[in-house]
Amino acid sequence: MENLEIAAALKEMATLLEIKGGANPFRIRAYRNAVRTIEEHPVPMRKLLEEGEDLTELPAIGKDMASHIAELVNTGRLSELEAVAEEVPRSLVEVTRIPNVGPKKTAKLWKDLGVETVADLAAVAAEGKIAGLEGFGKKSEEKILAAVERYQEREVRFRIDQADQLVRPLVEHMEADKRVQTLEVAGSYRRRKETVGDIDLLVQSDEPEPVMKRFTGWSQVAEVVGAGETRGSVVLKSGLEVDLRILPEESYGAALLYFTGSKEHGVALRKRALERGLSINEYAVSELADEESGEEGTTSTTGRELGKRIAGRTEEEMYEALGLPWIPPELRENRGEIEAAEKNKLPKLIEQGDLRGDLQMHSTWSDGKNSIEEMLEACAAKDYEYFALTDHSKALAMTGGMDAEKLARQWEEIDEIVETHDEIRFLRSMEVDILAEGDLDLEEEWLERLDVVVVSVHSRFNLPEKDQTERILAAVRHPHVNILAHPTGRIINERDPFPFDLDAVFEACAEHSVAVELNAHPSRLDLKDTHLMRAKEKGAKIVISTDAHRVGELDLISYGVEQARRAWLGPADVINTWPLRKLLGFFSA
Ligand code: DGT
Ligand code: CA
Ligand code: CA
Ligand code: ZN
Repeated sequence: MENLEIAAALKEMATLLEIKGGANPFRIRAYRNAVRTIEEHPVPMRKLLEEGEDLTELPAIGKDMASHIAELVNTGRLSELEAVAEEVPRSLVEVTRIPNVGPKKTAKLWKDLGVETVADLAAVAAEGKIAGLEGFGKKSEEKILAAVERYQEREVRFRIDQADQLVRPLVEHMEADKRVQTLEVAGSYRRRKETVGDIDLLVQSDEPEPVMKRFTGWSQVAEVVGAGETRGSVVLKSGLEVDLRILPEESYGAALLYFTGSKEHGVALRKRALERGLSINEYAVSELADEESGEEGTTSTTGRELGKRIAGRTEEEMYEALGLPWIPPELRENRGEIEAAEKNKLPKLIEQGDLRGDLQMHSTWSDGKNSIEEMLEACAAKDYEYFALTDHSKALAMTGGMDAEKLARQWEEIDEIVETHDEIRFLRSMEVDILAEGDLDLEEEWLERLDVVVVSVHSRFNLPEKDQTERILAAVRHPHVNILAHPTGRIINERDPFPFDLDAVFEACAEHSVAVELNAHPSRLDLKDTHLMRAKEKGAKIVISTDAHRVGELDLISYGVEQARRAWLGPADVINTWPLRKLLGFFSA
């Protein structure tokens, strides 16, 4: 059981207790705090337990919580959760996920109207039964009805980092078998899309039968949907679906190309093959046998006779057979990559090693979990040339946001730290809130003194599009502003981007030498790939930042780099690949 599954069980526990009512609020909070610790821990709890570590040494994990975690890891179950579920239907947890509902309202809907599921909620809302409930009303009923409809239409996809967490142990499990000669995760996962619908696993093996058995027999499989000789499909306990294909060596490259997709990329390749008198499928590229030759051949998926086999062993030879260089998976979305490849004009994509610094992170001075010095040392250990510490401004009071007076005190600490650390350049910065009218949440004299001014919207996501645009433009035009952080405010699977005129903002960023952030946190990945492409088109520069709230999160930079690659970005487009002098020049422009 992986950390995200353990966290999900404890979260469910907390929510059920809240719905049930009468529980000690500290007990509920204890679960939620433990959830945060587990979700953010870089090492799987199962590994810590295997190594005999004492879990109570982790923040927010007491003796009880440690034994719950151990029970989950060892048995896959939580008896305490099963006991509460006797009294409160587990399906209510899903009801709490509807926007504007939450545990308190769910409790009322359940106790007064017998709502147990999202479908029940839709029904009572449609029947007009909610308006009369204490604390609800007609408006609230309409909102709930609309939210339920949106919820029911939405497609459930796993975030790429969640997929990573669930796929890694499966890969380990499969690779431990010598009969697995080569293994690759294909599909949207290999293209490093921000979310994946399912996982497509490819294995090269000459002994498919035992490999298939090993796959369907994995301890984390909840259901085997199908298992033939070379194709299998399972649902994991986490809910993630995995398809497996087992192939012989001569077809492995063809299958890798086909199942990496995207479908649109595959369709475009097939068209290209046909134009060249070739046929492509998941087994090979072959010649289309010409009518006169009368040779016996196999039949292609389009029903035409196939002739000589040209390629299939590797992806490189597949592309080569089509007159193309190998195309990086992140580009395979049929957004012009085939045309570019044809002309040998594929972009030189950014790589993690190109980065020289990280320009958004928090310390214990606001809502971060590590001290300034710890953040500095961690950045230096990554061999960065520079980094910016960007604690919150005072508008975000709940994060311990800083006013000028607190900032001045922070600088005293920074002065001391800088004196003993010359291994990395410390950039003094702050993540300054953009206030309602586009003003900034810090006095002018301090904005001027900062090395980097990062600005972001953390409130009033619902402004009309025009007002929101004006508000952001006002901030971008401010002479001291350098970076617009997480520009659309989206949280993947939780909060949609707020509406504003992206083009107008990108144009203003280009004009005023303000970089647009690609927030690398896998829950944000904001801007997303298509928006990044648009920003570049408009001439804006990009900065990839982690927004780390603890040392371990500095590693999340890889997700930002992958997203940047999907947007065709190269080192020249991303300011934190630049040497310090050039970076500072950009900021002072
Ligand atoms: P996902 O799972 O929704 O995140 O996206 P993918 O891209 O992983 O799609 P999936 O799992 O349905 O299929 C895996 C790959 O198989 C897909 O990227 C391309 C290939 N594929 C699936 N269906 C078709 C098809 O109808 N035509 C072609 N050319 N390729 C297909
Ligand atoms: Ca897939
Ligand atoms: Ca699939
Ligand atoms: Zn922020």
